[in-house]
Amino acid sequence: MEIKFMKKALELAENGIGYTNPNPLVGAVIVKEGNIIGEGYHEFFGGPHAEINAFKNATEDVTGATMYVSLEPCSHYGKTPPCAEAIVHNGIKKVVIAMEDPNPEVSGRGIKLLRENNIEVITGVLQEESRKLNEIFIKYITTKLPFCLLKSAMTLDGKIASVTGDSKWITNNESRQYVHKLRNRMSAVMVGAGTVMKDDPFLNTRLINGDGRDPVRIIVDSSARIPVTSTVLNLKSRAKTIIATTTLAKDEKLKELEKKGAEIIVTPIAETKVDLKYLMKALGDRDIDSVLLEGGSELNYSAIKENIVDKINLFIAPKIIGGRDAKTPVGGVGIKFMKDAVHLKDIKTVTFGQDIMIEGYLDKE
Ligand code: AOF
Ligand code: ZN
Repeated sequence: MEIKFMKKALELAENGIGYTNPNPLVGAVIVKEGNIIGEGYHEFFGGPHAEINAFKNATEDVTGATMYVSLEPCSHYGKTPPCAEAIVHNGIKKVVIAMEDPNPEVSGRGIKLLRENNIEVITGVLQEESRKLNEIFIKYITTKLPFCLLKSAMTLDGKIASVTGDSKWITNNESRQYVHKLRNRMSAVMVGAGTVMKDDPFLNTRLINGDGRDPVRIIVDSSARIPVTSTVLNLKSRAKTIIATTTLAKDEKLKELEKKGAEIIVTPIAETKVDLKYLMKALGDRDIDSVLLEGGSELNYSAIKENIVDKINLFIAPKIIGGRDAKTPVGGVGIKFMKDAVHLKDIKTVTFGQDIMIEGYLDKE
């Protein structure tokens, strides 16, 4: 029973994907005598929390009911008053929670407040599921650095483009729809200048059902080489474009980019390139909680080497193109010895038609 209702709370939470960043995805259900009498989720950033929406949607008196909520109710005055207090005032008898709130302003205080008011509290129900759903929030709220997901797609023989640079398309439609779901979910999408100059991508969200919102576009361009005619600087989108550059860039060019509406972030120079660690901090300061890194090969190597990547989604398509000079997902100068290889953990494979996607987390220990 407990699991069934918490599953429902997690399903509700998923409806907020793409709209709550940098806040968490939270769902809540109110249950009385085995029946759901109220449902709610956190719908958008700055909006009412899941618990409050569940109260608002309740179809019966909630006194004496049980609330299932995927995240510990908050105990602080943020943009909204504390949910734990609302739970007490509404006469809820028991609260079942999936995970503790990693927000240092809350962590444990919400649960404490409930218990002090004689409410029975059970924690840890579907904890792993809730933590996975909120992996972005957990990293961001505890470090103020964005969660970085590196996505790449290669042929069976490990190439991300042919010798001529052609890459449309390596993966099938299903895989590509999944990537658009990722773009909808993440606050920003990031690529290197080389990718912009070669592929002239849109970097927007194109879901089949037409829903979704565009991520902020971040172009890593140490000397501001991308032409002002690039699509990323000229497309209709509510999301902005950020150019991450260094003092190697000419002032006049930066002014031209700004005229195109781009925001410029100048980072220190790290081995002739943009300092990615500095950039991540600057993005975190701008409330960007997540970055989808979409290449190319050189930027992927720098990102892995600088240890800013948290998770990888690598698509493998059952195609072979060969070519000794054809690019691979991770280029750069490379790591010299196997003993120094970067390791992944918690590996999962997912299939999209005939494509395979390998998901893993960077082992930072
Ligand atoms: C949410 N939605 O459903 C829950 C949250 O600035 P505020 O007032 O919106 O508070 C944000 C914090 O509230 C958030 O970091 C988390 O710790 C807690 N719970 N937040 O946005 C919710 N339950
Ligand atoms: Zn709250």
